[in-house]
Amino acid sequence: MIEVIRGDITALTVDAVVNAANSSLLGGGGVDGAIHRAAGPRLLQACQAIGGCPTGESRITPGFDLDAQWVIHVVGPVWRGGSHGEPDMLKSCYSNSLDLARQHKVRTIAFPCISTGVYGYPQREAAKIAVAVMQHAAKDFERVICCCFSAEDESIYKQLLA
Ligand code: AR6
Repeated sequence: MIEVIRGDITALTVDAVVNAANSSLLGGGGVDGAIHRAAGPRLLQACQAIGGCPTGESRITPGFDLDAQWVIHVVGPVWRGGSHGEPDMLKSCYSNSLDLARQHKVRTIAFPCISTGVYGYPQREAAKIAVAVMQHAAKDFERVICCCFSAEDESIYKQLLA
């Protein structure tokens, strides 16, 4: 079951929230900053111990002060026009996160719109990839949530899932 929600991902009660991080895993702005603020300083310590993550891959930590039990950190591609492997890397972000989630018996998971903020990936193109990967995996989960921050993203996802 794929749902579209508009709001702050840190406020959701789910087993896992996905974080759109950078390869240092040491925090940043956007959703990454919000997740680190809400999870508290132990999240940074856990990320420091991991020591980074390549683009397209994912790493898991506890959620600490979040309601979510887990944070799955992914590093989306920076948009460089679309012919530098960005679609495959974005697809890997979603599929690797869902693989990690399955390994940790996650039943409910929420994704932000990875790469579409600071990293500049066109929203509709990114959403098509996100929805395709989620649809493929949805049967393995109770809830897969697309957590949109903007009304525009919400409407794109709702159209794609209609
Ligand atoms: N809940 C849900 N979505 C949010 C929230 C929130 N609290 N805050 C922002 N968004 P971005 P990226 C949306 O820039 O493009 C960071 O500095 C936002 O509106 O957070 O993957 C990292 O450290 C947008 O739709 O991530 C990296 O350096 C989406 O989250 C870099 O930004 C993603 O925007 C990653 O860039």
